[in-house]
Amino acid sequence: MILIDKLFALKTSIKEFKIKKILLNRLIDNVLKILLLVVVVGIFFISCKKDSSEPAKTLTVSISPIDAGSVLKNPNHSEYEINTEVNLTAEPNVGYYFSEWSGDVSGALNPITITMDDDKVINAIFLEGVFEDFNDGVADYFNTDPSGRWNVTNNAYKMTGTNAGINAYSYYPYNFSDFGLSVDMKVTKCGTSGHAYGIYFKSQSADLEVNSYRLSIDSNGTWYIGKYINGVFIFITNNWIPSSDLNTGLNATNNIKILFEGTQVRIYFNEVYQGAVNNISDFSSGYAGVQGYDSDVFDNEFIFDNFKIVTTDINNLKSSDLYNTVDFDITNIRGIKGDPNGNNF
Ligand SMILES: [Ca+2]
Ligand SMILES: [Ca+2]
Repeated sequence: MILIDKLFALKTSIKEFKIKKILLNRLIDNVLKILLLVVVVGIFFISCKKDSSEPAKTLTVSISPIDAGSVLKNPNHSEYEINTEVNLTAEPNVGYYFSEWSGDVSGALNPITITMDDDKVINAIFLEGVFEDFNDGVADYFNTDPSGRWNVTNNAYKMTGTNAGINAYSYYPYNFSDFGLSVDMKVTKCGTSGHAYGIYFKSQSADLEVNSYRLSIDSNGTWYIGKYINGVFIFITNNWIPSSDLNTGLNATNNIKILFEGTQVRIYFNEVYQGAVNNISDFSSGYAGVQGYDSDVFDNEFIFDNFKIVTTDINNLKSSDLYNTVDFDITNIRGIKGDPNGNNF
């Protein structure tokens, strides 16, 4: 009987052992499953964390010269998620114009869109002066005579005559001493004569015909330079001068450039040097602007565009794109036309 009891006991413990084994296997199975789940979830979280932990890209923008303007960032942050597109707009203060970008972006496009694929350091370079292409529909900073003759039309600056028999002008109220000025201009409506148009410079007051200088052309390919002294006009050149470098007729665009340095002014039509006038010493600095003759007989109409003034010093003038096609050695170009002093064309 004892043997039988022992056999029963053995059988029972074998049965219990089998049950325990099954339970153990299930436990191991479940533990493995849980471990697998932990690993999968862990990998998922690690991979997610890796994405979001891609370091932010920093955007550093500087202005040169420091008080010349500002740069608007859209969106406006100092750090961006990788590959964010950022719109940059350079906005000059009065007396400056935007020249170009340097650093991790180059060129003169404004506004410009950059992609933050890396940390970026960008410098906005402004130059002292004016650049107005009127393409934004606004003649920024220009002061006009009060007659309402001037308006921005088709991305350019238009003077429409009112049969007043006087000169209409619009000017930039900033004192320029040594400077280069460039402007594109054309006559779109006029009679057979009497439609002088051009530029004033070094005006001493808001009335540009009191104390100032003036260079005018007409559609027949002639020009002059003169001055107002206490409201009296005096020719500096010998009256009107023909130039084969001026385009003639209605709607013909002419580019006029002058370079004023010290008491000498050099004159260019359509990139061609015309000559220098010396001893221009009545006024050392003053306003610059554009002018059209509002005839009392004809409905004159003039269009001006790309009004540009660069200044500060002669080195900046040389490095600008305003005069990059000509030789600046005064000893070589003085008096090409006219007498050795350049006074007489
Ligand atoms: Ca324009
Ligand atoms: Ca404008």
